Formats: sequence, structure tokens, C-alpha cells
Amino acid sequence: MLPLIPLPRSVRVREDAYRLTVGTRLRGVPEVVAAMLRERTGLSLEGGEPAAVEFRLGAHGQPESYRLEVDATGVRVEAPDDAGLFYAGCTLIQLLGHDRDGWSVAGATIEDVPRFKYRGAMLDVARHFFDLAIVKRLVDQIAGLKLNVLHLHLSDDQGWRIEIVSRPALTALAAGSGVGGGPGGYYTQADYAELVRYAAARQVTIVPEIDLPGHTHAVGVAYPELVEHPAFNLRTLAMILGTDRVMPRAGRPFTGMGVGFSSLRLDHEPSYDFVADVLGELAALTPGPYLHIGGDECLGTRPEAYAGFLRRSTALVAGLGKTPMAWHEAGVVSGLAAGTVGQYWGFLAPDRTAADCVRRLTEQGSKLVLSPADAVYLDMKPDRASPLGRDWIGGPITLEGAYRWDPSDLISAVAEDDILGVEAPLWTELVTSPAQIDALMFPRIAAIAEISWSARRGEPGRDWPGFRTRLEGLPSLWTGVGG
Ligand code: TNX
Repeated sequence: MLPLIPLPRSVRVREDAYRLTVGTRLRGVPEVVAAMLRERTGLSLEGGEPAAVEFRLGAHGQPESYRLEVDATGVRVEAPDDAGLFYAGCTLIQLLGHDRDGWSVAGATIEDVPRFKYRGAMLDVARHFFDLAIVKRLVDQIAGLKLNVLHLHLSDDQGWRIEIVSRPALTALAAGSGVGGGPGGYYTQADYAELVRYAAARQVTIVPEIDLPGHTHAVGVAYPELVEHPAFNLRTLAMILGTDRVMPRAGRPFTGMGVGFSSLRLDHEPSYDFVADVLGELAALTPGPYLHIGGDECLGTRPEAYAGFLRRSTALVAGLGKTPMAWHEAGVVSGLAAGTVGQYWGFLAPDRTAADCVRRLTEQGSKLVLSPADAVYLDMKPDRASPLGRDWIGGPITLEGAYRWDPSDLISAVAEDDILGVEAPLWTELVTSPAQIDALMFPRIAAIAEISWSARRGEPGRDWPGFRTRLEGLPSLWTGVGG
């Protein structure tokens, strides 16, 4: 079995292999793939004739698909678009092997196409900030697994992480904190634009999220008049006392982990001016289709005010030419802007409220991105004994647990067509370093990549034993593409 993750649609293994040599020439290979091949093999692999490794755009095939053929004479790739060429390159890198005689590419004919269009990971840069170099490295790693979305959670109670030129106090006053205290940090618009370009070269779309109207305590550190006083009810208090006992105080940086106590002032027109300024600048920085406006855990917001805000803010995003995304709680609201995407973060077996939100979303024509907390929340412990990670879902998420579920089994009312894709969030209340990001992301993100890309369970090799065997064969999986 070739060590390929995610498992391609069809693999025919050949006996022979192509040997890369100093004389191997490339044609049409995407630059990031060529750079990775050179870095891995130490060979110069220049462009030129005759090219033994040849990638070309062809007329046929579904978006992002490719056909890859490797035999003793060389490597030939055909794909209908740049994404397909890139993914063929990712597969090619996984086919590299090394022995006494040098580098070779295992012989095979592979035809491949993704199951879902949206294949994501999320990094929470609000609870702890991670600089551009760390995020780029993550882009490299996930792109190599054929994920195509990196969702950045850019604001939360503990900090604001993106420069908004028209609202300078956000970064001047509300970016220098995080869970447990400083130092925080933020991306300038130039940083952010660089990240968007870097990701695009690896077929990754950045989905920015500004969490609204809750999770906005940091906004009040910069602009106190826009945010309600912290609201405590039984649920919010239980959460705050149950986690870290740090109480939020209006206008002061919040360094705890509790959720659900903050809300924008929704009976106050200047709040909407603020949201329009922020989302307007963010839309201008975002070539990708989606703007995420949060909408989760608004425990301190009155239901009517929440509904009014979601209608208005999804319409605002649509007016900016973007597709709004929101966490599934938004489903309680009717009249969301057409096409709003809902992100489900309930359990594999949804409770009534979550199932209801999802049903109402699909009835409004919303597509879903699935992030079931007990299967893909990468901030959960990978095993019971792990010192790293949380367990509020009631236990660890093992590699097997991350692998053994299927998107279309999740919610009976949700058909395959309603599912835009899958996303694995890494919340970072307890994550402070790149090594910890790696320890929580990998290898579980590989399971999620396979669920997002490969055919449904049950195809030959598309099962847990097959996955584990392939994973063991891929020692350098986490090095990613181009990094
Ligand atoms: C729930 S998931 C949250 C986050 C926390 C996370 C911790 C969601 C939409 N909200 O605010 O960081 O749990 O696991």
C-alpha cells in the first residue's frame, strides 16, 4: 500500500519507479512544488528539455482533480486547474523514496478528486497570538494534506489581532493581551496581505473571523462605549468559575478562559458603524469568498437583539460581495442573508437545540461546514494521559476518534449536498508555542484531511487499519509543502 494521505480515489501500483537524477528536468511544475522537490532531494531539478517530470493543464476533469502517472521513464500529470496540478505535486512528494542509489518516485497511476470543496483547519490567534512565520508554517503543513482553508479566529474576549486602519484603538489598546496575560500581538494589514498571498500559492484560502456580537470584550477595551458590561447569568458564571476564576471587568483586558459574558451594544447605532468599518476593511483584504462573523455563545445577548444583529451583519457581508459564515447558533435566526454558511460545532450526536439550529439553517438554504467538537476539536487531549489539551467534551479525541466518523452520518436532516465541507479548529486557550500546535494538530489533522478529501469509508483501503499503515509510511508528513 503506498503511503498516501489523504487516500486518492484510485491508485494502480506499478512495479517500476522513476529515479530522480541530477539530469532530471521539470516542465510545468508549480513553483512551490518544485521548490519542495529540490529541498527534499537536494537535486537542482531545473526546468528544461527533455522534461521527465511534466505537469500540464488539460481540458477535462472536475475542479481540483488530477491524474498522475509515474513509470521508469518519468512523471506525467494532467489536471484541469492550478489546484489540481498542486495536489498532484503533493501526492508526488508523498511518493518520494530514498535508498542507496538515491531518490525515486514510486510507480503508479493515480486518479484523484476531492469529496468536499471546503477542507479546513482553524487557528485561534486571539486567545494566544501566533506570528506570521508560525502561521505560514501551518499553511505549508495543511496544504500538503490537501486542505484548502485556514480559518483564523482573529478576535475574542482576550485580544484583537488584525489592524483596522479606521479603528486604530483596537490594535493600540486591545491587542497586547491574551489568556494568562501578555504579550499578545497582531497582524498589520501588510502582514495579513502577505499571508493571504502565501496561502494562495499553496491553494489555501484564508477565512477571517471577527467573532460578533459576543466574544467582544476586547472591543470594549478599545471602545468602551460599544460593549455592554459583562453579563453574568448562571451559565456564564458557571463557565467562568469552572475554568479559571478570572472575572472580566469592563474596559480592562480579560486574561481568563471563561466565555459567553460579552456582547456588543446592539441598541446602539455606532456599534453597527463599527461593524461596517471592520468588515469593510477585512473584505478588502480578502480575495477569498468567505467572511466569518462568529455568532457563537452569545449568552449575554437578548434573543431578539441577537436575531436582528445576525440579519443585519450577514446582509452587510453579502453587500460587501462576500459569503457570510457563522457558527451554527445563527440557525435560530430566520432571514439570514441568502447563502450564509453555518459552521456546526455540536457533538457527533447533536442535542435538540443544535440539531434544530442545523435544520433551520438547511431550510434557509445554508450549506454547512462540519466541526463536530467531539471528533475534530484539536484543542482536546489526544489521549487521556496527555498533559496538553482540554477535555470538556468528556474525554480525549484519539487519532482513531478523529478518523472514525463520516460527515453524512452526522445529522439525519443533513444530506451530502448540504455539506460544504469539514473544518478542524484549534482553540488556543492552553496553547502557547509552535511545538504545542504541532503536538495537537498532528497526526489528527491527517485523519480530518482524509475525511474531507477521500471517498466515503468502505472503499478499498479507506478504513482505519489502512489509514494507520499509510500514516506509518509517511515519516515526513508534517514537513508540509514548501516549508
Ligand atoms: C467553544 S466552538 C468555543 C470557543 C472555545 C472552545 C474551546 C465555539 C464556537 N466556541 O470559544 O475556545 O469551545 O474548546
